Amino acid sequence: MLKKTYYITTPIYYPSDKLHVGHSYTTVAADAMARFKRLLGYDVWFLTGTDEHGLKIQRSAENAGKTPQLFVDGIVAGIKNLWAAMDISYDDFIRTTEPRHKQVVQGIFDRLYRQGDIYKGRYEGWYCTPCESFWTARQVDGGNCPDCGRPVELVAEDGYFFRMSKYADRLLEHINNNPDFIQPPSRKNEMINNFLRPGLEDLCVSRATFDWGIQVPFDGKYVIYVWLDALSNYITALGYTKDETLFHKYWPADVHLMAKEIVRFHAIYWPIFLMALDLPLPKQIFGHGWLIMKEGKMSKSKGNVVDPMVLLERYSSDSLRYYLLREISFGQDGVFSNESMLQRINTDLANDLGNLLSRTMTMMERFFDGIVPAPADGKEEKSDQELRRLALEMPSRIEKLMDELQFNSALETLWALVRRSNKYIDENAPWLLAKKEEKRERLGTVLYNLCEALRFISILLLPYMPRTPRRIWSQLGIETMEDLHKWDSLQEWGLIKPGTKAQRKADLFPRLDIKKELASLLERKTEKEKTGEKTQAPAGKPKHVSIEEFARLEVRVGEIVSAEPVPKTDKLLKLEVNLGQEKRQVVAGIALHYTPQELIGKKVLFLANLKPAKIRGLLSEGMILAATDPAGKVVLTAVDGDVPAGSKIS
Ligand code: ME8
Repeated sequence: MLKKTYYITTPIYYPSDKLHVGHSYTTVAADAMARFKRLLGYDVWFLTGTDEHGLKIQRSAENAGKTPQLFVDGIVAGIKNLWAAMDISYDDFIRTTEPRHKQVVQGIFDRLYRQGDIYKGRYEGWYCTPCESFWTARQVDGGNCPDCGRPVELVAEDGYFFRMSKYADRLLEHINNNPDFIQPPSRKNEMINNFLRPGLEDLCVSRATFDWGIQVPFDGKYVIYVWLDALSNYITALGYTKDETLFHKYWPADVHLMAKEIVRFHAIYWPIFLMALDLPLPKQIFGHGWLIMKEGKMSKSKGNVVDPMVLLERYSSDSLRYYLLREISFGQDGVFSNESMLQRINTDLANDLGNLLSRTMTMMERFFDGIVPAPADGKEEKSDQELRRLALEMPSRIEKLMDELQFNSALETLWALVRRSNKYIDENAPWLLAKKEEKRERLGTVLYNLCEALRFISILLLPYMPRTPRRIWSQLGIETMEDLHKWDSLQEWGLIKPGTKAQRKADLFPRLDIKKELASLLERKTEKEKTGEKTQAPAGKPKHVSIEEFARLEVRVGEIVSAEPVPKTDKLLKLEVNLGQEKRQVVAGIALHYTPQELIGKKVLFLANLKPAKIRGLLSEGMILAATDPAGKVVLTAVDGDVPAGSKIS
């Protein structure tokens, strides 16, 4: 039988800096959903990735003194590393700098132009670079972006426009006829009242003042507007126009997940682009709330971001995933704090779940030598019945909540079973039963039921905490019995075979000393800020290179002959470097560490065959090699002795 498909996406994040726990939040939610649907037997496609073009990325790269491609490559390696550490089970990771994406986006632009949906015009208006969004004079709020509050820039350029207005009525009709299309409902009303009802203006879909983007295929002066480029990822990754089988298998998406600030792009621009391409619309756009800190939204520009890697160094990814999904009602804003995370770990994970398993296992060892006892036939007491009924109700209750993306309620519901199981222990007091020989059968039933309850809990936990269930199965002795791990096995109570050898092992979640943990998290954060350490750097030792690979690098002695600051930047210097036979211009991100005067006359190591790049519009042909000390200070590499400029290093 053909399996039902399920296609879920996260936004593709900007690799302008390393990601924070806000990004982890969306990705963990999408992952939990993907795992849930896989558990139910769906054929799932889960897509995430990175949105690598645009002025914002180009500027971040310039500030780091790198070419945009090198800059994003480094950050993306860190992002993949973070997702591996958080057990994100994506099926595909799309980067918008990949040829498979770029070619298809050019094809889309070309088609839209040829069919008249894109036309040439002149844009005069405001642009918010951090949000990469255009605003009209009416929308701009005292010179600031109405979305993020940062200053906007005046843009006046000839460009290509998309006929948004042509499709506005069709979109409004679609939204009204499909109440689930934009969720939660408050976001739907915002889209209708703030954007669609006042009338849609045509959208400028090209930029001419910078070049870090996908070129307009028939006009090399322009790059394609980053949101048209980015939104298309949801179809280019499925091989739109290249791999019809994959594309038709999964499109339309079941749900695009994101936070509320980018619902506008997904609920208005994206469906309209799709209508113009004659493609079906995604079934749902879900805009969840923000993780906020006490001082407001967590964002890079406010500098109040929480680095998930710092948390993952001390706590398991299952703990962090649980906290994110359980603490905040999906759709609403929620406050993130280390303290509430630690409390959740202690109460829900260590006390409720961890104790349930350790109490059960201790009693199994003490009273039955670790062998799962047989339950008494047909003698069900009230507490047994309640426990069994609650367990058997779980799958349908949780499935309903998951279909509404109510992760926190799904976990809350599951914890009702965890707590009921703990109460079941207290009600039946196995330690008292163990004192009387005639209660031995009853004692066996109680412990058997606890093992079964733990089996139910472990399967239901799989989407949210993918590692913990295996640890529970290994204690219950059912690790290799795959039939007992399946969703379908939740239809039946009593599947663990009496006689199975169970074994008590380490506590699932040791209790944390909250005060001590808070102090050490604070210390770790400050230490990292001081050293500028990048915790999302790719893990593992660097790979060896062969001598031939090394020989491909042309490193020479270069003499700096002139140096001057690059206007309107803090970090960049424009240098002229003498290589003996020729002089090269390079742009280097060292202005915070050297004055131009200090540099003139210095002999340094110089990578001469680096692919030339434009940085802030200036040609940069090569790279000065430098070391970075632990405090983040850049120190140029010097040559020991007087060697003529141009000498080759080997
Ligand atoms: O917007 N709370 O990328 P981005 C909750 N490239 N979620 C948060 C969050 C917070 N404090 N901070 C970030 C872009 N997020 C575009 C998307 S899609 C075609 C292009 C999550 O790196 C949330 O999902 O700014 C939000 O929508 C997204 O990261 C923004 O990521």
